[in-house]
Amino acid sequence: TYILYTCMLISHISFYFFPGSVLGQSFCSGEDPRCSGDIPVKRRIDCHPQPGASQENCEARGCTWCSTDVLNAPWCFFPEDSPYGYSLSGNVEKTAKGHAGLAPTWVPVLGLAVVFWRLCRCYFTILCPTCEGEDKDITKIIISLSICHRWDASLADLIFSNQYLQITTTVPSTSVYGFGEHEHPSFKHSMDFATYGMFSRDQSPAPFANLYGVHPFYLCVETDSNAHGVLLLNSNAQDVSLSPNPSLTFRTIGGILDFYVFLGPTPENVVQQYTEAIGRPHMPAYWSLGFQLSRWGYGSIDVLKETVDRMHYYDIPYDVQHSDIDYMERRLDFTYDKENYAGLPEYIQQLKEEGMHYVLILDPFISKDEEPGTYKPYDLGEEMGVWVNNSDGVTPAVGKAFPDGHSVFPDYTNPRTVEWWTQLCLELKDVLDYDGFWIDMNEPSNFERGQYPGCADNDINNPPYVPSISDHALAQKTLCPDSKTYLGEHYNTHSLFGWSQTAPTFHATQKATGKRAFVLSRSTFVGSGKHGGHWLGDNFSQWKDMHQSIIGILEFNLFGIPYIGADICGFNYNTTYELCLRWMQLGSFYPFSRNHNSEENSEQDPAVFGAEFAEISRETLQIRYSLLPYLYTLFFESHVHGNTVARSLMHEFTSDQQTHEIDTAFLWGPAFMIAPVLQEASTVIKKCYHTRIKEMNCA
Ligand SMILES: *[C@@H]1O[C@H](CO)[C@@H](O)[C@H](O)[C@H]1NC(C)=O
Ligand SMILES: *[C@@H]1O[C@H](CO)[C@@H](O)[C@H](O)[C@H]1NC(C)=O
Ligand SMILES: CC(=O)N[C@H]1CO[C@H](CO)[C@@H](O)[C@@H]1O
Repeated sequence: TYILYTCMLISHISFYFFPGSVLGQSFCSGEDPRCSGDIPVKRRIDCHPQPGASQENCEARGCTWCSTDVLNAPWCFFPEDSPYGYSLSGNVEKTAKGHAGLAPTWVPVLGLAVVFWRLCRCYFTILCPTCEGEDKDITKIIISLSICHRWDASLADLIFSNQYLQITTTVPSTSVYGFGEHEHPSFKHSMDFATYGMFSRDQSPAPFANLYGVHPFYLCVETDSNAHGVLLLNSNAQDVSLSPNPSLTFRTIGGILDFYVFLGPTPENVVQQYTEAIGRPHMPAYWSLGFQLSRWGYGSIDVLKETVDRMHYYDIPYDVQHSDIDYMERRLDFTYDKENYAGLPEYIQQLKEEGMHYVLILDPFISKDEEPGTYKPYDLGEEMGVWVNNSDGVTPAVGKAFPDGHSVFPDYTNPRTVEWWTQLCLELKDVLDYDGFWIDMNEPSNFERGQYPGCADNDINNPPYVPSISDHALAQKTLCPDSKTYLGEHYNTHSLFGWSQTAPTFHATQKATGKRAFVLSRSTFVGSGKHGGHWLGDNFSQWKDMHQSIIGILEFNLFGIPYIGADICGFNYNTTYELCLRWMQLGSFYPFSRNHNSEENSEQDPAVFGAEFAEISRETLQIRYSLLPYLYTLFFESHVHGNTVARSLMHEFTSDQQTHEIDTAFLWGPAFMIAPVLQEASTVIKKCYHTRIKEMNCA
């Protein structure tokens, strides 16, 4: 059913390879005399995205240097008559396969494959000649991307080299949403030269930091209120710059430029089309729409029981209890602490008999330092060869994570690992009668820069261009990029780690319980929603974070992961009575509603603050519970048709421009609006606006 058009173009080709960054050079502050008559600042496309731009190295690459007072605008930018890029030659040819007619050669012959897939989306790919593999040494590339009308990329700014691919596209309006995972200061993006890196990372939300998951997808609402969405399906470290023209510049350091355009026309249609392509969200179990409680560091089964008891004492609606890593023996997966949590198996049974459900955390690292023969997860995994390996492809990568000593990392892209993991999950079920898993730390997190003994100095570990990510180092807090996974080099598969763990965990849970599976994953990628939900990570107990959780929830609904929530009352820091109460009120309407807290912080379950707090929490949760049939129906619609569950006001009232910026309120489906109090010492809902990066201002 595909009709494939191949457009061929071969002509003016220039390769452009960015040299390594020149650190420590400061910006030249003088006004360049040649500045006048140059292209307007808002149309500048950064020609030196890495740190250390200077007039000298800018001009050395044929770009224009010109200072400006405009905040974050590049001083080094591509000139109008850019010496880089490609131009069209040849005719559009209709072929059965996209590759026809292109000769395999190292020369960067560029070809475009455009697929019209049904009527409302199109797809095109740019392949590079330098990738390995027969198929891939043919280059396919773009031509007139306006073929996917509404998407207009000029070939002039296209850069296509082995470890650096860049393309710029104009967008028809500044109402741009999405890209993730980040803490965004507003749902509707600022287009004033903002750059967001994407590379999965164990990182508490902070402005502009690349967080746990990767979603190179955005939605744009045009001035005529028609919406479209674009996915760049690429798993390499990458970044995107939003410029006021308005335009978007995508930069990635590997793979291909593989774009999907979803033509809407409504925002809801875009998400439906997007999830049709990447996988519809899974259908969550009804019980998992109930209120859930968790904390890291109950420390003992007695404290856990006290907490559960006071929840019941105050009759707070409550369906699911989670256990964080302190239930384990010395933080070892597939064990439980037989001293501090003696009787946990029986207690889980008891809670389940009372109608509750139980979720256990699992981390993706396995200690290698237990006595041989005493820790099956390691012994069996070693025997089966399931770990991520060093660059030699045979010795396991050894890092440092939660368990004492050293750990190895299961490679979930390997079918043997899936077998191993499934077996362990099934065996655990006989001990701890869980209903679902919460898979954490799967960016994958490692407490060092790369595994032991550190990363070799090569182009894979230290690519010429490092996208705009925290620490400017691919190996920081994770494994060396040249590590080997079954699917390929970690350089390419890093951000797929959590995604690759999600489906096997989902299937294992399904097998173990015989019921619909529950999997909550910290790291996500395009398509993760098919097998799992997500929480917004290690947020802080701060008013700002409570507001930003709404933005995260709206974004993950665009990403096809509608089973989403933030840690109610905040994860890091001690919460306060008022913040926690307001957060319970908001969190009662998260699609995934869980109060969770970090180790050593003061308790924050809704029963710990006394009768008044408990009563207010009970009341708001009862509103949630009374609406659960509606919420469940929305999840059904999401599972079957790809609808969003929580959606922005813009989504429903698209033609009303004023809704485009609203992110202090949201909707459940089309029919129920939640407008929480988000400010301290406030009892009214105020009209709020954003200032970039800073806190919200309210009138
Ligand atoms: C890793 O090494 C093990 C043991 O040598 C081997 O069995 C396995 O296939 C390797 N996996 C990868 C992805 O290199
Ligand atoms: C948070 O609360 C705990 C327990 O109540 C207390 O020990 C700790 O000092 C508090 N931390 C801060 C930063 O106030
Ligand atoms: C309160 C809150 O949820 N804030 C942020 C938490 O982290 C996610 C990303 O993981 C952000 O999107 C939220 O805005």
